Amino acid sequence: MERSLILLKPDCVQRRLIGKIISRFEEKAINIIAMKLIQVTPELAKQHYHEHVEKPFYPGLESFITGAPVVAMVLEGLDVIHVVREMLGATSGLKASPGTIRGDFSSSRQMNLVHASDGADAAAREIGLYFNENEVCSYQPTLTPWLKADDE
Ligand code: FUP
Repeated sequence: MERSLILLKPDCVQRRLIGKIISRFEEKAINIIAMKLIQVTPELAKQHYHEHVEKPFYPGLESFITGAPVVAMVLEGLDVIHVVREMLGATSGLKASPGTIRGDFSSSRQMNLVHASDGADAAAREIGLYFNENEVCSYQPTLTPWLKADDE
C-alpha cells in the first residue's frame, strides 16, 4: 500500500468542484484516510513548493495557492501515487487528455485544480507538512474482497 498527499486547490474549492473530484477517487476505489479544509499560509506554500520558490512563476503560484482554502487529503491504495497522477493528467489543463480530471475541468496551467505527490519521498514529506500522525486514519474497507484479488 502506498500513500499520496492530494490538495484540492483554491480554484477547485471556489468552483464548487470538491464533491465531483472526491467522487472520482471514491469511484476508483481509492481509500481516503485523512481530509481537512485549511488555509495555506505563505510559509506553508514556500515549504510545499520549495523547488519552485526561486522560479519566476512562484509569486503568482503563492498568491493562487493562498487565495482561498484548500482541501488536503491523504489517499491510500496500490500504486496510488502513479494512479492519481494519471487520473489528474498533464500539469496544464490545456494539455491534459480528455477523461482526466484536468482534461475535463481545467483550461489553465496554474489553475489546474488538484495537486498530487509525484513520488514516494515527496509524498512522505508533503503528508508531514499537512497532517499530524493522529489525523491519519488508515482502515480496511469492508468491500476489499470485491475491489481486488488477494494476491494484488
Ligand atoms: P505538478 O507536479 O503537476 O504539480 O507540477 P509542477 O511541480 O511542475 O508545478 C507545480 C505547480 O506550479 C503546478 F500546479 C502548476 C504551477 N506552475 C505554474 O503556475 N507556472 C509554471 O510555469 C509552471 C508550473
